[in-house]
Parts: sequence; structure tokens; C-alpha cells
Amino acid sequence: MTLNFKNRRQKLFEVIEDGVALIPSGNYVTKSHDTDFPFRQDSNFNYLTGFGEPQALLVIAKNHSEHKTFLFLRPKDQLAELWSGRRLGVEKAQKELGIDKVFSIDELDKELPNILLGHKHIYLDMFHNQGFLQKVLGFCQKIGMGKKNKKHKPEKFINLPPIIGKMRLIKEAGEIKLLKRAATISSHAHKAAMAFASPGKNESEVTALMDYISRKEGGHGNAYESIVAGGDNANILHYVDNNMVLNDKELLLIDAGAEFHLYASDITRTFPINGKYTPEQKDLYQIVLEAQEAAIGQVKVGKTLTENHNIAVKILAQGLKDLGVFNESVEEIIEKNLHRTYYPHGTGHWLGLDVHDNSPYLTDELNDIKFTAGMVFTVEPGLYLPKNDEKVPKNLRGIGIRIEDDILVTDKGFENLSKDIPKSIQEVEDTCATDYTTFLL
Ligand SMILES: [Mn+2]
Repeated sequence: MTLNFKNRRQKLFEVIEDGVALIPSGNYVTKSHDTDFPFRQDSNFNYLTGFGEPQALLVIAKNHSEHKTFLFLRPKDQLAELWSGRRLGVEKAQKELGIDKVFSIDELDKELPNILLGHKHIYLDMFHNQGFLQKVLGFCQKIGMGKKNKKHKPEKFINLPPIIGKMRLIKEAGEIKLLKRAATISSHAHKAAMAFASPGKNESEVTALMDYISRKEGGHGNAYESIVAGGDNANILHYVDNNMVLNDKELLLIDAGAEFHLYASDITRTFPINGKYTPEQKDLYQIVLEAQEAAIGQVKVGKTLTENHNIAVKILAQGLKDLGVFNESVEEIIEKNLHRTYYPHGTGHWLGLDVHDNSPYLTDELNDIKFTAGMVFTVEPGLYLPKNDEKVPKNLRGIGIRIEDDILVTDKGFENLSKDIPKSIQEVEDTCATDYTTFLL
């Protein structure tokens, strides 16, 4: 898999005007006392370096006399590596990562100010790393004291993530391969879950099975906390407790996606725990499926996420009316936002290194970004009818349904990356009737 990190750094170098871009790596996050959560690299840092260690900083400098790119990283340290893992080290990094100049992170306070001097602009994430921002402000303040030094000093800060986000919007061929692999791994996990779930089992068992399959197939854990929600739990949008017993005649909503080399999949299916949808569940499911397929079906270059949403909302609103949830006309339901009670979220988001990929949704002129080949996003309509909502016909209460696929825009239209996971009522019921152990082989 060749991802051209150097090209991306070059692209960013061309964008930054008379400035220095500072992109820190991720860092350890405390879970409790002296124990950390598993380390996850920062997506932007990974996008520009492919380097997987914490406590590092990428610097791209426009006006430096000798070098364009710098990397600060943890130095080799036998004792530290004995305790917490191997380090690439200064010497190897220069060659392996193709960076012009590499320093130990211990030299940051000494070396970074020298790089900043001579530049007017600092590009960095202004909102999500206050500690680092303060440190840089401190350096800039000191540099500013040297008023008679005939070199430009930093005087303007520009928020960097939207600039990198624009680059990340259109996926390269190598990235698409990784996204496809993540979706394929998830497809096996979802199919196994359909086959495995049955009344009396616990949501936690299904969660564990999916984790097992996804790791067995080379996935690196979940792209986000799995939602494994039986019955009325599906009406809690971000239900992650995943610890209740699965009941007969109820549905199981699973929103789960594997991560592969930091690339996410984000997939939802809703299927009957006992293997057969009830007539009411079928009615509701069919509406959501129709909304999802209509939205996906119109995807092509030039369309937008808002158009996806509007198509889905129209079909969902019609469905709610047909089922007797609303008496108003479809136009009125939409105009007054009545549907938002039962469909409170959007129909999709960008997908990539982040599950909600950190790319802009609007152009500089504040228009919706139009699809071009290489963009990847989700399409995920749903309907959520809570158990305690007395405005909902009794037989529909407690049903929550969402169907979500990962869609790649192509020159010819689109490709559904998660199309292998059953979606039609018949296909889902057939998969529920299969033997889950075949997925363990
Ligand atoms: Mn999603």
C-alpha cells in the first residue's frame, strides 16, 4: 500500500503563505490514575507522516533557509523502550519518513523558536490543543521581543484543520483500498452478528463476537464505540452500554465499524433477534430501506449530502404519515420539522481517517460541497419510535431502525463499500438463519 505522505506535505507546503505549519501527533490519554487508553494517532498527523508514535511534532516551514520539513520525536531510550515499546528514533526517522531534518522532542524549546523566526504566519489547530497553543504563543512572544532583529516575526495565527480537511476530502487510490478493507472486515462481523443473535443472549456477547471477527481479520479495533442496541435501546442514538438481554420479537440495531490502518468504516443494520421481522417491524423497516436506497441511488458527481438528506426525509415523512404517526401533509411535516421527533439526525457525513471525517461541509462561499470522485460518506436514515411515546400507534412503539452504508463517489456514479451486508428483508432473514460458527473459521 503506497500512501504518498511526502506529496501531501508538499501540497500543504504550497498552501501555507509565509508561514509555519505545526502538526502535533496524538498523545497518551489517561484512563485512570497511571493507566492510559490505547494510543490512537492523530488523524492529521498520520495523514502527513504515516508515523505512529505519540509525543511528536511535524513542522512545515515556508521560509527556512535550509529545510522545508522538520520532525521532533522521542529519542531512542533503552529503558523507556523496555517499558512501553519500540521507538523509531532520530537517525532512522530522517530516512524512513523522508523528513528533511529530525530532532529529539527534548530539543523542542531550543529548536522550534529558530524555525518560527522569519515567518509571519503560524498555522495550527487553534481549538483542540490548548496546551500546545500556549507553548507556541510563549515562543512567539519571546521572538517578538527581538524588535530590531531584521527577520519577520509570527503575528497571525491561522486555524489549520480546515485546510488539511480540504485535502482529506478526496481520497487517493491507496486510501480507498484501506476504506474498502475496513468495510469488508465489518461486513463479516455484521453478518456473523445476524447469525449469532437470538433471544436470551446478551448485547455484550454480540459486541464481543464482532470485536473478535474484526480483529481476527486484521482490523485494528473499532473505528468508534459499537452501538449494539436491542429493542427500545435503539431509540437512544448513542447507546453504548451494550449490556442488556436480547428479547424475542424485538429488533437489534447494530452500528459498528472496524478500523483498518486508521481508516474507518461506519455501518448500521437492524435485524430481528429471533430471525423473523414482525409485520409492524417490516412496515417500518421498508420505509427506512426505501429512504436509504433512494438517497444512495441518486449519488453522482455534482450532488450533495443535503440532497441525500432531503430525499430521505421526504420518504420517511411519507412513511410516518402512512403509518398514522402524523395526520399532517408531508409538506407540512417537513416544513414544521415534525419528523425531527422521530428522525433527529442527519443522513450522512464524510468518512475517512475519522469516522466523522474532519473535512468541511461548505465551500468558502458557504454553499454545500458538491460530490466529486473520491469522496466517501455514509447514508444512514433511521426512524426511532420510543416505547413511551403515546402519539405513536401502540404496535409501533419501542421500535428503532437505522440502515447505514459507506458510499464512494466515482466518475460513473457511486460504489457502495458495504454492499455485501444484507439489507433487504429476505436477505437479512436468510442471514439470520445461517450458522454463525462459519464466520469463526
Ligand atoms: Mn455514521
